[in-house]
Amino acid sequence: MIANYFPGHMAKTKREIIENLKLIDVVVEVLDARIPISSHNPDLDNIIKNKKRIVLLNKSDLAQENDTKKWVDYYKKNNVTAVIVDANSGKGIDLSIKAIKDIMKEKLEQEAAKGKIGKSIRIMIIGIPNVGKSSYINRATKKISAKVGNKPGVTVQKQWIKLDKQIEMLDTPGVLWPKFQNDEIALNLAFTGTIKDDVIERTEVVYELLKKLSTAYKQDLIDRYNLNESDINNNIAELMELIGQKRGALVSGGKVDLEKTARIILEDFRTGKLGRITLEKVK
Ligand SMILES: Nc1nc2c(ncn2[C@@H]2O[C@H](COP(=O)(O)OP(=O)(O)O)[C@@H](O)[C@H]2O)c(=O)[nH]1
Ligand SMILES: [Mg+2]
Repeated sequence: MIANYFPGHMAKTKREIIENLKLIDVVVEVLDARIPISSHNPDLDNIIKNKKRIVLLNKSDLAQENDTKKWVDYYKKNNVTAVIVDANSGKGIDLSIKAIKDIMKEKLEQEAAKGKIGKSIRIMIIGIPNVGKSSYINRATKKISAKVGNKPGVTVQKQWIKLDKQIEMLDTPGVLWPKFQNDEIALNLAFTGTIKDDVIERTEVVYELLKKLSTAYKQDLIDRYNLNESDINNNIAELMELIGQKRGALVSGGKVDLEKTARIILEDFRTGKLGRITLEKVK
């Protein structure tokens, strides 16, 4: 449906990430809890190879709590620690920092046994655009910067932010461009706004979103737009018209403004007004 429009950046950022990885103990991968599969760049697995990895299921405030918990179990089964985070409110930040220490515990103990005491853990935040990397970094560092301020003499290296006595974070996150292996992934990234709205026709994106929601999240649609059960059937175009009418998205002459309707629905989905919605479930 759409071509990969990131290829130019891809090679360069990949090189930068690989370069920085030499200094890193733990890669912290930020994913969108609503779309943990689509927001993961499969190249990352090759790039980080045997490095330790932690997954943050961010934007958890917008996803179904039960589903996010199932994802945590899923990662656990695959020997990956996943932490539920909301970088907007700061929920889960402490737990994520604890998880980073836990994953390094054995190594730090081994080094301590060799006499290397006080070695810090270096981490890098990685993820596709708009997934919440900067928000996480801001949250994690704000929490700590107070502590740093209270201790004059603590020097912070230019490129590294000290999270606490043990953890240092690279101040620039690794940006991996999303990979569209199929239309479903591209659409998920369009729904969440990772792919800008001018790349795929907005009305088409919303048509597909409504199609998904009308089966899995029927009640949320009914509640948000004051619909009847019978309004939600296989006729998605009609449903979109109806929502436009209900929301007064009209052009002169009383016809429904589909473009405006699409904007409203997208905004409602992205801000959580439609409810907490997980688009990719554990199979
Ligand atoms: N609802 C919600 N929004 C978030 C969360 N984390 C980040 N955002 C929003 O997502 C957008 C992109 O965040 P940003 O940190 O700039 O993403 P980055 O491109 O990965 O650095 C911003 O509008 C943030 O406010 C979260 O946990 N929940
Ligand atoms: Mg950023």
